[in-house]
Amino acid sequence: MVHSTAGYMIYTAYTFKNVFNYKENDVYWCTADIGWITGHSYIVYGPLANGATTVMFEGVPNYPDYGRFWEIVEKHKINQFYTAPTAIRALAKEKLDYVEKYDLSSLKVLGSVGEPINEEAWHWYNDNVGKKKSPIVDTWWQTETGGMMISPIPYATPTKPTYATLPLPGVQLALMDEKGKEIKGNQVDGRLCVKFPWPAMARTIWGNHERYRETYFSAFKNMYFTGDGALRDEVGYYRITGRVDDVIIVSGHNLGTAPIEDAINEHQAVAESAIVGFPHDVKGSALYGYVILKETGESRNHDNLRKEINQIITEHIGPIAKLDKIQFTVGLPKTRSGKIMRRILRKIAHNDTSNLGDISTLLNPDVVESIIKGKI
Ligand code: 7RM
Repeated sequence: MVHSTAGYMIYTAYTFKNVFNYKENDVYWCTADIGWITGHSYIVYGPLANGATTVMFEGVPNYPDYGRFWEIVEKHKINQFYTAPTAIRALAKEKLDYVEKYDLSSLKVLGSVGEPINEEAWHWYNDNVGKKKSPIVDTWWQTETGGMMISPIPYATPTKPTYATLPLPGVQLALMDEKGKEIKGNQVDGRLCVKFPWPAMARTIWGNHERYRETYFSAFKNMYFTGDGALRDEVGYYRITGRVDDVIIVSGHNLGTAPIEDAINEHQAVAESAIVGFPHDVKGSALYGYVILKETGESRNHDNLRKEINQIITEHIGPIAKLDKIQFTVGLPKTRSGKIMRRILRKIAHNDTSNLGDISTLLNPDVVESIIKGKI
């Protein structure tokens, strides 16, 4: 993506200051990889354009132990902390001692970015890191948007778990149906679009302007299409439901993966999960779930666990969303920014592992082999 200079800088500066409620002398820390847009926009440009103190960390959350983040928060008296749900879930799997050992009273605002934050992770973050005192800003945005587009303003917007809440001032959203019509009103869901340009929007794809036009501006007339699905609740809050190409059609029902994964993660033995579709003679597609347990040595009968997981799905979403196959695994293939590489999981579920494509940029390429071996 090609970003501009002034527009990109102004927008990251504006969103940084307001979404983190940054005040002079605060110490801010974003844990992102500097090579991810989150690192560009919110470790470097936004904070520095405000003259903020921004902590740069080179390391991992689990070395020398799982308390690393909280040790740094205490040491530098971090006021605003910004991380990804994948990191929160990884830490929430471990003993609470790692968090409770440190003084986190400097924290005023907690941020989340990169994927939908599931309810379990939201509460763990809120209870144990924020001690129910620091608002969580669930910030939705993309490489293409340059900066945050949907987020609560801390201490002003009441937060709601799993909701990125409201568009930031200046951002006008639309939900569109498959036929290209805008869906008005509340308690609806559709394809998430932006109606008007904003300062940090990417200007083109380097060397391929036609691809830029085609990808973002051809699906809906006069709209920027994000590729994400979202729902708008009764008060107008937005919840991102995942990429629309992740929607799976089971017996004619369109099922988004995020809400089902959210339900599974409610099970006390489950740390994380990912769902993909696979071909099914009767239903068209059926659901295949990859599930990571909190304790890898889980002694309980796995068939019982499978039943319990489907029971939770039935309660939260309905029997239509039950999984046909559940594979327990030690990890999921992820990019450096923590996004699950569903393309790979889909191929494994389809029994098509001859050509998995490029997996060299994965954080954990070894996990692919172990998932293939454990295929059910
Ligand atoms: C910042 C970043 C963009 C995609 C985006 C979404 C997903 C990002 C959230 C989220 C739910 C969030 N840029 N996404 N933030 N989904 N809630 N708060 O991640 O270009 O790497 O990815 O990430 O699907 O389209 S990105």
